[in-house]
Amino acid sequence: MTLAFDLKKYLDKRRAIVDEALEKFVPHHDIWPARLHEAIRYSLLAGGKRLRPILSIAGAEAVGADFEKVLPSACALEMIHTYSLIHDDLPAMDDDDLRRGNPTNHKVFGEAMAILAGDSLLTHAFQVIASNVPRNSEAAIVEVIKRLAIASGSLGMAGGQAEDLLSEKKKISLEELERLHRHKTGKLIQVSVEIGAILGGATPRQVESLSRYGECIGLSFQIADDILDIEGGEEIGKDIGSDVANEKATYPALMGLEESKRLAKDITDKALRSLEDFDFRADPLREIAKYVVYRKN
Ligand code: GRG
Repeated sequence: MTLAFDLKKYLDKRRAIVDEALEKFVPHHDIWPARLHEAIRYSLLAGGKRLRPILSIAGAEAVGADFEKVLPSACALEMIHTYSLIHDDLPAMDDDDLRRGNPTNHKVFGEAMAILAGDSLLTHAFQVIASNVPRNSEAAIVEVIKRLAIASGSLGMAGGQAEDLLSEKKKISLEELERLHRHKTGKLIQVSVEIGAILGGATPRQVESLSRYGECIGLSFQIADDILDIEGGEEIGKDIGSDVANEKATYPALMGLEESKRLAKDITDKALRSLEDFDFRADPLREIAKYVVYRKN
C-alpha cells in the first residue's frame, strides 16, 4: 500500500528548517547598527510561505540530494525575495501598508531604513552563499551565484518590476503582461528550482527539465496571485483589490477570471509534464505545482 503524499506536513517541516536557518544567517538585532538589523529581521522573520527556499530544497530532493547542501542558498533566495517585497511596498512603488499581515517595513521603520534593509538583504544573500560553500561544490556555487544574480537583476526580477511600473495605467497586451510576469515573479521562482537541482548534482538534462518546471510554476503563481487579489480572503495578508485600485494590468483584467483560472491549470499541467522522467522523489514538486495555483494566500 502506498501512502498519499502529505504536502502540508512536507511544507511545515521544511518551512521550520528554513525559518531556523534564516534566524541564524542574519545578524542579531542588538548588533550595530541595531535599528537596521531590527528592520531586516522584522520583514525576513515575519513568516511567509518560504516557497522559494522550499522549491530549492525540493529541487535537490528530486535528484536524490538532501536539504543541507542547499540550505544556505535556499535562505539567500528568501532574503532576495524579502528585499523585493520591502522595496515593492515603498511609496515610490506599490505604496502598500500591509505585508504578511503586518504593517509594511517603511510604515514601521521609515522609508530610508526600509530601502537600506532591502539593500542589505540583497547583498547579504550573496555573502551567505559564498560563506557556506559545500565540499567540492565550488564550481556549482559559482553557477548558482551567476544564475541568481541574473534572475534578480535588470534581466530578471528588477527588470520585470521596472516594466510593471512603466506599464501602470497603460493598456498592455497579454504577451507584454506575460513577459513582465515571467521576469518580475517568474525568474526568482525558476532559479530557485534550478539552484536546488545544480547543488543537488543534477545532470544538465535534469537541470533543464526542472528549470522548465520552475518557469511554468513561476507564471502560474503570478496568475494565481492576480486571482487572489480579487477572490482572496483576509488570510492573504495584504490589501485586497489593490490591483484594481491601482489600475494594474492583470490576467483577470485582460482575459477574464474564468479564462485566467483555465490558463493557470494548463500551465500547471505543463509543469507536471516536465517532471515525467523523475521518480517519486519529485512528488513534492508535483504537489507544490498544484498548491501554487490553489493556495489561499
Ligand atoms: C523591488 C526589485 C523589486 C522587485 C519587486 C516580486 C516583486 C518584484 C514584487 C512583489 C509584487 C508582488 C506582490 C507580486 C505578486 C507575486 C508575489 C511575489 C507575491 C509575494 O510572494 P509570496 O506569495 O509571499 O511568496 P510570502 O509572503 O509568502 O513570501
